Amino acid sequence: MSPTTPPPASGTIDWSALRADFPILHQQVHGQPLIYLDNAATSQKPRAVLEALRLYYERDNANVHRGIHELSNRATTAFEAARTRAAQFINARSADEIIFTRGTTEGINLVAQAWGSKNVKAGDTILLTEMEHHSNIVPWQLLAERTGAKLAYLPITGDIGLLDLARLDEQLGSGVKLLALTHISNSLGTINPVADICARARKRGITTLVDAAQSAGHRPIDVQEIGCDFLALSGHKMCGPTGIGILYGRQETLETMPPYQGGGEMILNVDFQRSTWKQPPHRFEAGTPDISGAVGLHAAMDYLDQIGRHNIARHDQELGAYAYAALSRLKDGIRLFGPHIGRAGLVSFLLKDVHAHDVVTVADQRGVALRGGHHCNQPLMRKLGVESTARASFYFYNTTAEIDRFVEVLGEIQKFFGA
Ligand code: C6P
Repeated sequence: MSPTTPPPASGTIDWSALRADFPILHQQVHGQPLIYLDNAATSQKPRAVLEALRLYYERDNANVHRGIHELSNRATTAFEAARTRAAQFINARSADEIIFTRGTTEGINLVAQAWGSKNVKAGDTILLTEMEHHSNIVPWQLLAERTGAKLAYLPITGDIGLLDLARLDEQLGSGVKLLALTHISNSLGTINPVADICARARKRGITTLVDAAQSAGHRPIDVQEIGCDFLALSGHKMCGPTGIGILYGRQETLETMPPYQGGGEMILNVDFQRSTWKQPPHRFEAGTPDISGAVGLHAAMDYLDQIGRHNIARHDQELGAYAYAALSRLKDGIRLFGPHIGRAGLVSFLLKDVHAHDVVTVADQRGVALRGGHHCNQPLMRKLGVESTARASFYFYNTTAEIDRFVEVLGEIQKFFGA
């Protein structure tokens, strides 16, 4: 199927058949069939991506933008084709709005440094939310330390974990220069109405950044519809390789920003004392980029669109709702975090009197890969009054049979710990 072929209607997709595309899923761990429920940390990679990487290295590998030999031309064409594909994937106006990064973390750091150093001064406020990942907190703290700016946080509402949007307009008051928030919370599974939130910020002239780490591979992303100024994502969470990500920035904003890092590739002219820069996006891509990563990400975007991201989003929510309902039946023995309905395909929980790390360790012995810890959400954990949670996060290749087995394993853990 070509990437331009319309995706199938959701009712016709045999989701479990898609598992055949993922060689890693077909193995035993500790003598048990692997049930991989740690997709929010990183997703598995389909054969189409593995094959694209293999072909690139076997056939085309060379450095980009510098050679005029055949292999360099091929590598450059493949790299720039991935940029064009990425622009189409998130509906950017132009490929010039796409900067290749190492991932969401680097994308946010790039904005905090390059945009932040030019636009934020002492006394300005950067508005975040209480559900942000450390990647969307620490870069702003560093910027605040450098500039004397302040950080403010839009609160969440208790365990339910929705943003308290009634407080948004008041918090978007004077002095807020930037609002940066996550699209989907990696601990709560909350899906934030980012288009509405960005519209409210933009009305006041506030720059907006959306952290799409948990959403980009799980639902359609349209940066024009969202109306954000920046959006960052990670390839490895959406079937692509590790080490590649995308930062989207509005062209007119990128053009005003100084470089992030200096080196080869990003300059027009270098003299002993001074240099001049290329236009975006190349201004922000110093040094040899992750060429094979971009090629692999291109294959991943094609793969996801063959399934259809609307289909993936619907299936994700079905799996999330199925797991939430099954876990709720464990009743008093479990505390569930995040919204009851309308949640993404992940569930954070704590079993009564069992540490999250013990849950994950015992589940691993039964072949079930979960994650336990603060999930790089320490401030959120403190707000929830816990140190850590256990988390099961799903992708389209997970099945309800796997969720049933996962819930059964939790029952075994409860018995084992007498919880
Ligand atoms: N969350 C998780 O297990 P990087 O590491 O740059 O690819 O992504 C960082 C990041 C940023 N924002 C959100 C909302 C995220 O969930 C993540 C990564 C992983 O939840 C690792 S802590």
